Amino acid sequence: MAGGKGEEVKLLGAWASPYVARVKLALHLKGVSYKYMEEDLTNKSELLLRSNPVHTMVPVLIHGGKPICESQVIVQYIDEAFHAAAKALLPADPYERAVARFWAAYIDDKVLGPWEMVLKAKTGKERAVWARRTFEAVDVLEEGLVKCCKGKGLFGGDDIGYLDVLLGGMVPWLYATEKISGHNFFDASKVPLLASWMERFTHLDAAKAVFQEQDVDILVEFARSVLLTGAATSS
Ligand SMILES: N[C@@H](CCC(=O)N[C@@H](CS)C(=O)NCC(=O)O)C(=O)O
Repeated sequence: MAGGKGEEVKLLGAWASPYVARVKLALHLKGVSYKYMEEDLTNKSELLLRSNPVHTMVPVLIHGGKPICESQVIVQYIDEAFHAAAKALLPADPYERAVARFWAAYIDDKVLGPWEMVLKAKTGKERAVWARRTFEAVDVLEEGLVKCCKGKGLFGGDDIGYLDVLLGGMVPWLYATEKISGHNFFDASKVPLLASWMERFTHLDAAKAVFQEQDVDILVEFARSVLLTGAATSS
């Protein structure tokens, strides 16, 4: 548990961000108390610009005055820095850790890219192209879940692990995407394991605690007013 002198934990975030949600999930699972600071991404704070000068994006975790950027890096940092607080998120075995990191890169590179374009597409035709690419990427992710979960349903096996946290941050946006585009990327008839993973994840205490603020209808409104019009850069 954080809290020693000079060990204050701050999180710079934006309420709708799935990347920030990952970090909130990890902090919740480790029982770390922290100060949350909401950023206005149209008018970024000096603290954000100073803490993440390379990307100037949220999330940024600041621990004992030292900034850590990029959600995957932050979740791994939380796992290591607060290792005594709760069960590890990454597997102990080096090979299994490598496999988890491989799928983490796959999620961000291959799944989230086209999925984001489904939300940002200006025409039905464009949206259909990006939706097809997202479905293809999700099919492959289903195989990743088969390999990682060892018949237990979560990427981490019986317990929530690193990949559950990374993909879990996206869950409210999966529901919102379906409302906006009509596409259910985790459809049980196509990817049964991912569909039951999502169902199970949604009911976890950590997910309920973190997603209180991410009401799906408000995300839909946010996506329509901000993402589709390009009114601000977020998510
Ligand atoms: N790869 C980054 C992505 C973070 C990201 O896209 N953050 C968005 C909010 S969801 C942001 O800060 N956007 C502000 C900008 O693009 O200027 C991560 O994993 O942390």
